[in-house]
Amino acid sequence: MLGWFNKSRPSVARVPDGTRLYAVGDIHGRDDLLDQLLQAIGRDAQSARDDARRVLLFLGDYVDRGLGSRQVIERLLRRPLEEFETIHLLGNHEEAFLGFLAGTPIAFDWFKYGGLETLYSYDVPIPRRPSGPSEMEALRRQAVEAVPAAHVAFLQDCKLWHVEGDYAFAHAGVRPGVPLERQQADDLLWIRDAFLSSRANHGKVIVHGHTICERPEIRPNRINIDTGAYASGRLTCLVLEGVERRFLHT
Ligand SMILES: [Mn+2]
Repeated sequence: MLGWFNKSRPSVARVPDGTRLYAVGDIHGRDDLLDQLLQAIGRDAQSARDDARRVLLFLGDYVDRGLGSRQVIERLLRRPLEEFETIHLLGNHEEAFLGFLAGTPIAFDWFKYGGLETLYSYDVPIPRRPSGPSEMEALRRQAVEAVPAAHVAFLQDCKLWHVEGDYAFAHAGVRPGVPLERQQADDLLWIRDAFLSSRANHGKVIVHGHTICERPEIRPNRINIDTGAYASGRLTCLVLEGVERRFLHT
């Protein structure tokens, strides 16, 4: 039994020595949960060594669905845990939001997955049923006026991926078989089945969100921490230190 256990045991991934890392899953406009979780992270971090490097990483999908998208971005811009190195990754919802503001036609689909709630949070008057190019263009112009330049700059500055030791972080995952440096944005932001069903070793353990799971999914090659906060009320944070893994959640 012991032999079997040892044989199937995955190799042990670690973050760089002296680092405690907090990775936060998909927030989707739930500023209330973000507030609670950041307080929990702040309390938790008090147990780290004084000279520890504290890293706070967000996996993207800050906006849409929940009603507090603007408030989430404001809170992230305020850098609530200022002693932390903070990394913001881009999610597909941020990409769609930016695309809408820029007038990218395909981004008009954004409304099908939560964009109206984001505009609502910026006090953009929402027509009962936005339809037709001229109405969409009018809505876009109002949105451009309503969204502060600092918010647009924040979204544009979000990274596509990040590496810490044996872990890599990306909103949706990676395309199996493609080195991290050559991954396409479309895959990093949107991929599902080809990544989720893959048992391949991606070189790093991939920490991701994007696909809702009831509780964090831990596989040898990936960890999913999107616990569907906007509907479930559960916003999840993965804590990594040395070879240790644990979770905080609302
Ligand atoms: Mn997503």
